Amino acid sequence: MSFLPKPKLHHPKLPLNELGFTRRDYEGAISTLCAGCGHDSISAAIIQACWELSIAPHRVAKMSGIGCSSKTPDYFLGASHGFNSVHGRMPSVLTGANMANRDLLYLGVSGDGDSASIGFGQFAHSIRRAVNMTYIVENNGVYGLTKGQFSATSDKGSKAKKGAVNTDEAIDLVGIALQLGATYVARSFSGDKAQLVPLIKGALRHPGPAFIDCISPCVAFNNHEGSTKSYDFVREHNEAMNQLDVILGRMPITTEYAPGEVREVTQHDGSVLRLRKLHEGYDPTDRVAALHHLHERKAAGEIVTGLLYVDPEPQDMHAHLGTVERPLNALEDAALVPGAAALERINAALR
Ligand SMILES: Cc1ncc(C[n+]2csc(CCOP(=O)(O)OP(=O)(O)O)c2C)c(N)n1
Ligand code: SF4
Ligand SMILES: [Mg+2]
Repeated sequence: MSFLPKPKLHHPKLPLNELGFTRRDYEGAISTLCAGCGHDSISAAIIQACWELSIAPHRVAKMSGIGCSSKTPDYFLGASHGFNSVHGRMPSVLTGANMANRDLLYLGVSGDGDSASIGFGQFAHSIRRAVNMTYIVENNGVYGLTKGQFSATSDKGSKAKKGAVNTDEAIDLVGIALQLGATYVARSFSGDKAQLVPLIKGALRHPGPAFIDCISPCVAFNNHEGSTKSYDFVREHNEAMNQLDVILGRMPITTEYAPGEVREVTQHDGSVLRLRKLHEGYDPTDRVAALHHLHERKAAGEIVTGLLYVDPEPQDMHAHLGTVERPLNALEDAALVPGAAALERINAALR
């Protein structure tokens, strides 16, 4: 058996969301990852976010590549669509699915090897094409599945479990995502559920390319002294920029903050991203300032987390290309096969 199903029984009084589902309805098979792996905490945060947002599971398409991180879609949203693709190729499969049917919520889950090493080009192009998706990289700085080689996000100077020192520069996927036009960019830590769940909720509600780099320690190969992706290192160097609440259009705004500490960003669908500032003067809608801040804090040895950038009026690939709104499988033959006269018109326009 390649997976372990969870027992269906649960307590009859578990709380229900607006659709009448319990949190357990958003779970998947039993995880086979190492006990303590950060990836399992991210799966739990995804489950919590989808349950709290009352997302219908059949409206989600979860896509991944290859790696321990890419195995995780098996452990959440068991009633959703899923496609476990080839190593580093998740972004193009997700792009294709999104082109064919924009009605689903696309959730790409990947690893640092999957997205920053073999799949770096795919990652970059899905962001610059503005695919409407939530793209989460479970970043442990190693190839966990193949026993702990450095990945392209391992920091220069960090040490492998057996002492080898990484001499190559690291790729910071947050910086790349900012540079290539992602309209929602965040970093978080698998050990900080209070920060991660709202960030995932905000990303799922965001109608454009949303990217979350989630540091996720690999307890088997990258949780030792000298690693910059260990639980201890991230806890000591984590510099949170803000705390996020996601308030849906239909929910009353009840949270109280002291005046001057809150920045609200209303998204196109009416949902409000309510950011409690921890850093004075930080503007999450200024892309250039976000990049500058990222580099500045990195030079000071800090890992900045929180919602680093958001564009409240994003446009996605469909808006750029002017594609048809209905999913391709819902179009009738006449629309799919417009005939020789239409083809002739297209050919004439190209002459
Ligand atoms: C084309 C191809 N090359 C190499 C591999 C071997 N391989 C499998 S997973 C992996 C790295 C996974 O690292 P990452 O994406 O960071 O995931 P993690 O296991 O760390 O969560 C590699 C190199 C493969 N499966 N396919
Ligand atoms: S090898 Fe590392 S990444 Fe893979 S399951 Fe174990 S702890 Fe997680
Ligand atoms: Mg990895």
